[in-house]
Amino acid sequence: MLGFFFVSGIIQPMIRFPSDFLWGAATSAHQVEGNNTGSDWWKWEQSGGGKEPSAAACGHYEKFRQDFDLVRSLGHTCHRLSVEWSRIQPAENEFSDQAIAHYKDVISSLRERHIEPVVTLHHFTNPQWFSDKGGWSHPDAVKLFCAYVDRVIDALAGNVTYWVTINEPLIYLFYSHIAGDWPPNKRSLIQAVAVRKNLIRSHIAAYRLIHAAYKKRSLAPPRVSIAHHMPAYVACTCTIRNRAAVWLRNRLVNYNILDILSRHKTLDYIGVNYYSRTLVDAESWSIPDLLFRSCCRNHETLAKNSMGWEVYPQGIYEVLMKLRKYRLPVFILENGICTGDDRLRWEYIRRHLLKVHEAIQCGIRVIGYTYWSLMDNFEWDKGFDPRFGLIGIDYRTGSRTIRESARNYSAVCATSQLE
Ligand code: GCO
Repeated sequence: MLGFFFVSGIIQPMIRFPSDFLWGAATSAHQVEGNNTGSDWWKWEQSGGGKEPSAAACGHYEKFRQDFDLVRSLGHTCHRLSVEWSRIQPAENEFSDQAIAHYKDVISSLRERHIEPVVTLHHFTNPQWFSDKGGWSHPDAVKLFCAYVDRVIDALAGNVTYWVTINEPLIYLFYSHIAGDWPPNKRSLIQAVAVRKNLIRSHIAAYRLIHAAYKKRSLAPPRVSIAHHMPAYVACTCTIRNRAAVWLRNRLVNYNILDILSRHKTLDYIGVNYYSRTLVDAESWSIPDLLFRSCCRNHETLAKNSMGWEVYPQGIYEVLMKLRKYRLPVFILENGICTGDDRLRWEYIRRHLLKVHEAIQCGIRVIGYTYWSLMDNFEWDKGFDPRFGLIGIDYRTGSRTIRESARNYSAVCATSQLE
């Protein structure tokens, strides 16, 4: 998978990815669609939560066809998006035919453009009615989520193969129920334990439900997973305590949930979201230090994104290599950078892809990569400042601009090759 090509007298090595590798970019409903009025995030934003309200966001709910034309023109072969629970089920006993028809159109539009959809069922936002009932800590949470999943599958089964049940369950758990920064803004370890259990059970139940539905309809088996946030944990100094903390965080954050889900045989692939490293610096043997303390000093002068996360491509290789034991294909569902410097964006993508390729060479079966994100969007409590997009958005006019990084990435998508 290593070739050569000739540029101005210099022979450049050229790396090749598998020819059926899926190339694309990712979004989530609340971050791009706009006016997601039935969700708990919307309500929280209206009451002053976060930096600014999501409002019309990118207007993608209306402009999806135009956006998918851009996706097509960039040569992407897949696209990750989420369907919005609060639109599909605006009240506990009500499903919206209109919203279901909308998402059917969205998926058909991708198919018409020969783009493989990768569909997330839960990406951080909940219907307000679900939240009012107690949300993910409610004893019926699994049943309630599955009723929604059932409707979505009924509508989209024939047109979708790749499903993501829940995006970053542990990130949701942490920010919504431990740190309390995101709705429902709870800080309760007891509740967090219940939420974790329900998120895991919901994935397992949804996995089984989706597989059963495909079987019943005699469809080719779906591929179902979660999108799992996996940082590279690196000891800031090589003390026994820091190494113990790295081991512990890897166990608890990176592997525990994968171990559980793979033991239940409910992962058809592993969905990985990788952005950066965490420099682990435990000043004492206390649990908060071991689990959460990270170093803020500058060890190396690594480039950073506009939110301060270090660019650390080696980490994606380390994370991928440690997935070998699961013997499952891996789909990189998020990897990206928010920056005002588009050359750094392309450098980020290129250097991470080189590392992904290295992992493939070492035997890890990576089947696809979706850059986060297709377009600039609403970065949750940070608002619209962070610019992750391959496509720039002018929020005043709604106009889209294809960035140079998107064009460079497009060449990789078209050829499955990288210089
Ligand atoms: C997440 C989400 C995305 C974010 C992205 C950048 O991982 O938090 O899946 O919604 O926007 O990761 O922070």
